Amino acid sequence: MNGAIFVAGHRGMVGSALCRALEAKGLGPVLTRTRSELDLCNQAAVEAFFAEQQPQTVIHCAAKVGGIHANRSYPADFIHDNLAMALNVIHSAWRHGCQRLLYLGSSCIYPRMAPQPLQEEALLTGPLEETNEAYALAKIAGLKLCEHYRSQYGVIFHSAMPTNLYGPGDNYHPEHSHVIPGLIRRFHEAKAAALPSVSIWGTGRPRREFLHADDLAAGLICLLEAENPPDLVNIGSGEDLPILELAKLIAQTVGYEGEILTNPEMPDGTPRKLMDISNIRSLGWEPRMGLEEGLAAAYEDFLGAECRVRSAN
Ligand code: GFB
Repeated sequence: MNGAIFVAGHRGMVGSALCRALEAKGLGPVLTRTRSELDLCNQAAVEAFFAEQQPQTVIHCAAKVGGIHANRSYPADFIHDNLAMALNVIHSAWRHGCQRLLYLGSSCIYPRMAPQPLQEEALLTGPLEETNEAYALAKIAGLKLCEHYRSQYGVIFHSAMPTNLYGPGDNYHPEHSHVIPGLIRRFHEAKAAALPSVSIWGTGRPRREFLHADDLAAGLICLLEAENPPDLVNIGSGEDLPILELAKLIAQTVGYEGEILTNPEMPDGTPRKLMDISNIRSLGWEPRMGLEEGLAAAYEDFLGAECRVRSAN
């Protein structure tokens, strides 16, 4: 990687993991901007930033993300913000001489009923999952922007397709979060209040694959170091489990011993989305963090975040 590296979204869970990994490899210092310094949805501001800084490498980690309930509740915000950020960052990066841009998709943008494990070729071969259609359409547009700028202009703009992620700095909001941080909070609060049972959303039957953000960061660096990477590469742990099993693991991690109930009034989403990770493996990357170890680290992170909130109040 030559010249300045700009990590868009460096304060998010993925962006911060990537900055730590880049710096640990001696590839920093990394160019960053907070949201108040640079609104990536503002086309003029993004254009001025790229004209001035001219980063040679861009990793676009900025995104409006949330769990199944947030995606269903705020589809306009998810499609608008993610489309605007992708369009502004990719176009201005190209206009100002960036040679290498890595964009992030998500396993949830593959067709809902695509054959498992999901291969990269499955993209756009069938209808999307309705709970996150808005997010998926914006992400697919970003991926396609990269592919077409690469083919028309010869720049190496390419994409990674991460599975469901968790890790330090996750969003622990009770309703807007993804399942791991959401359930960490719910079980923790149930334990503190000595509640006899905890309800999880949906039937507990959908299967999900989870990857720690630090493993993803190593995978992103592996893709950035590849001379001629494919347009699209999956990054996952290669293993999945039913949500009810995940809930039991989280309860165990937190030390909650009450009953776990399901709530079929809440959506299940896609039945399964396990990634085929042969392509990233062939580039030399392997997932390292096992789920139980990762959940223990995530619970520590949650406790630290709670502590910081309490001492700020
Ligand atoms: O993590 P999650 O929201 O992501 O939900 P998705 C995963 C599964 O866990 C779903 C169930 O079947 C949920 O119904 N679940 C059970 C819960 N209890 C809870 C809970 O307390 N909170 C949450 N959030 N889920 C998202 C997409 O879908 O995947 C996004 O909507 C995103 O666009 C992400 O890209 C990776 O896998 O269902």
